[in-house]
Amino acid sequence: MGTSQVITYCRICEPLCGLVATVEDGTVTQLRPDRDHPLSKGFACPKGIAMAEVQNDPDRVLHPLRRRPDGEFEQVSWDEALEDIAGRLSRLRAEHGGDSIGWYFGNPAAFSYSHPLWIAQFMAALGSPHLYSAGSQDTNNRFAASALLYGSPVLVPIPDLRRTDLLLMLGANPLVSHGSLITAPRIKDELAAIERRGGRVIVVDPRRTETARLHEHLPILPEGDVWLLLSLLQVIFAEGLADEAAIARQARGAQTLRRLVAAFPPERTERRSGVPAAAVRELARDLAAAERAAVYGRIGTCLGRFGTLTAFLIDALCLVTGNLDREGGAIFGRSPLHVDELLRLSGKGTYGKTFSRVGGYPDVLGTAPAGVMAEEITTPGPGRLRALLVSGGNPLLSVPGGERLAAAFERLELLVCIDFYLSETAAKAHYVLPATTFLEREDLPLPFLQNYLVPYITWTEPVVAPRGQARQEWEIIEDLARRMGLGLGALPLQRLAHRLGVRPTPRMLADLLLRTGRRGDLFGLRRDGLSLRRLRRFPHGLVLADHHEAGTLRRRIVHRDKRVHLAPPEIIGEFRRLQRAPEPPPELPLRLIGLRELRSHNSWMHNAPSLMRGKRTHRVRVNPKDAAACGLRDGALCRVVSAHGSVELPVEITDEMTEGVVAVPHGWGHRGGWRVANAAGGANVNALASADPGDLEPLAGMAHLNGLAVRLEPVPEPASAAPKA
Ligand SMILES: Nc1nc2c(c(=O)[nH]1)N[C@H]1C(S)=C(S)[C@@H](COP(=O)(O)OP(=O)(O)OC[C@H]3O[C@@H](n4cnc5c(=O)[nH]c(N)nc54)[C@H](O)[C@@H]3O)O[C@H]1N2
Ligand SMILES: Nc1nc2c(c(=O)[nH]1)N[C@H]1C(S)=C(S)[C@@H](COP(=O)(O)OP(=O)(O)OC[C@H]3O[C@@H](n4cnc5c(=O)[nH]c(N)nc54)[C@H](O)[C@@H]3O)O[C@H]1N2
Ligand code: SF4
Ligand SMILES: [Mo]
Repeated sequence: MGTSQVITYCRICEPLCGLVATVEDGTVTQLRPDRDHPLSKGFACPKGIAMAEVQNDPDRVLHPLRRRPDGEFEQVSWDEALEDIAGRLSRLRAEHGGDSIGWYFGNPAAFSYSHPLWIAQFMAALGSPHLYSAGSQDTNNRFAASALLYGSPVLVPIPDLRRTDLLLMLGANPLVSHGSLITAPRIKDELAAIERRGGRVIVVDPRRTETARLHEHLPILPEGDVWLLLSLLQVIFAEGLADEAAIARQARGAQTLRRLVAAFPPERTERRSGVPAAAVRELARDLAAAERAAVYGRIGTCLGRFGTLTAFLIDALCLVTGNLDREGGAIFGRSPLHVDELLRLSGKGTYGKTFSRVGGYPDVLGTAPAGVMAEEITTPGPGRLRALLVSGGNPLLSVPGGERLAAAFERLELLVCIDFYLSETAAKAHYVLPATTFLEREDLPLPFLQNYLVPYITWTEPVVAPRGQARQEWEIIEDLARRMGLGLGALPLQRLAHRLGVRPTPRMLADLLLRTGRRGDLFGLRRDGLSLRRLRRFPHGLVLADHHEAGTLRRRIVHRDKRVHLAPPEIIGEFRRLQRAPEPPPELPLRLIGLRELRSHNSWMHNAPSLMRGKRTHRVRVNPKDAAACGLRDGALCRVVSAHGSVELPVEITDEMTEGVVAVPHGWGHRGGWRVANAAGGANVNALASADPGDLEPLAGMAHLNGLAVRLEPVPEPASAAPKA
């Protein structure tokens, strides 16, 4: 077979950097950055390069596994596995209804165009509301805010980095995360360019991060953003700095919002935000004075107790300063495919259409909060969750309070994991089904197309054939559905055709979307229009324009009055809740936040040797003053204690932490089938979070994982670093 160079793109995180794979005799032997990719232009991070190690990992699951009565796994054939799973699911469905079956899909699922589409069809065919995702630990608050503001959860603005003069960035560290809810592979350069042309980048973060160090750092207390944003709005209204023309043109409810924020002058909120009143006033004036400004918030603003309100206020601030839907402000990117329209027509672009059985949380894009899963399994009554499929997710490490979920999993009649590793979650399953990696599947960046800073589209074929018996998720779902006699498809005719074995493949669907999209060839009517065949001729992808068009919001808002709603009742309710927000108890004086590390990716890349070099360990970052107050020296083992649990970790003393704040990354504390990762030690930091469904954020069911009240205690040595629940 020999050696070849295959062009593809990385699907680990959102920049989707171009990669070139060296393939020798059907095996990926190396990955390197694609210098000819028009956006990433030779950039790729260590994780992308290390994907070759994941691909060839000796710990990869390559065959279907079944748990034996003695608890060990044994290899079985696909036929045996799927026949038994389908049989058990069918029996549950007949006895208890389709709503006894659930699905959790994790973050990697969003990077495949086919995987989520097929899950949605499967769950719709079952008629089950038990659809869960990593979204409730990530960004569902952002979608909920958009549903309230614009009537559509998927209208999420991106900061127009190339044309802005001032970027106010809250709770994001793109130098490490490489950007989220925006696809811009060279984001470091984009930020530097803002300053080079005389603009400013202000990073609001409790930690002096890699990004904050290169730009202006404004320290804040964890969960302080909501207070800061309220005060920025208060100053802008009170000092007559609002863009009244923009408000009159775009908004409804501005008077109510003005009245609501009047109660939050900076002098009243500085204790909660940690930002001195004078600095807030100055920032408000600078924002209002900037010719073009964008406010952008990410995960640090999502995982607190007021995530939806915070995301809502970010867009409100953009609007009130005249920067929403405007060049250089926060603009609404547009997919070249009719994705929003399809979501709406298919009834999938929902918010608050259904409410969870436990907790009564509104659905976000048809998903319920992962934080109610454990109780959904243990709470008797109709609609009790009895069988769960997990694909591309590791909820035992990613949701709040993993132990409670692990205990609930013991009570499931069936747990099936589709993964290429024996993750902590898969290790508990009755069946583990081997998934392909992204190098073994074709793809289209479907859910990210509107987030590209520079409009772009690409298609990739699989780089290599699946290793072992790995299969793509959609193929597994098709097979299961057929064995269950479950018709998949949006229309009754399609479902009937499916039962008879006639089905469009994802590839056929992709071609249809491309050809009927805004840039499509309309089956020959438009010369040089897009089709799969044409797109395949551009292996590095196609840049479609220099910028997204601004000024499209009015046409796209779903609210009937075509206005941005600045005072919906749900948000007014949050103001009331805010007034009663409890202060942390005195015995837990510190606040815990998360962070991302360059050589980790959530919970699943700790088995790649090149990423774990240099004896990397899991640590808690502590400010020198706090360390001294707790009697801790650098490197010493300490116990981090919250109201819900404790973990033991070594201390790293660093003045990058704001006083009173400690930081621990998530995704560590492995006990799965990954040898390198298990040996790295560490603890599941989410054991410190509340597993109580009542503690989720009410408007989007967001997990409360940031700003947890904790204390640090020295651990007398010698002691083990084993996590405790
Ligand atoms: N404390 C705290 N917790 C957090 C966060 C935080 O900031 N702080 N962040 C949250 C965020 S933003 C996210 S997105 C979640 C992630 O939460 P999850 O998505 O639940 O967890 P991951 O760690 O991403 O696990 C992904 C799993 O999918 C597998 N996998 C990788 N690629 C594929 C594939 O192509 N197909 C299949 N079938 N499997 C695949 C991996 O082996 C791994 O087991 O974690 C959240 N948890
Ligand atoms: N290397 C690497 N890259 C990743 C990932 C990874 O695990 N590793 N995960 C990917 C995923 S799933 C996602 S969702 C994205 C997330 O991408 P980002 O949102 O950029 O995520 P982080 O790098 O965690 O940055 C969040 C920042 O918020 C700060 N913060 C914490 N609490 C608060 C607060 O209350 N207020 C404010 N203002 N700031 C706060 C933290 O100190 C941190 O610097 O990253 C993606 N990229
Ligand atoms: S930043 Fe790294 S992990 Fe993310 S897409 Fe690019 S190469 Fe892949
Ligand atoms: Mo995420």
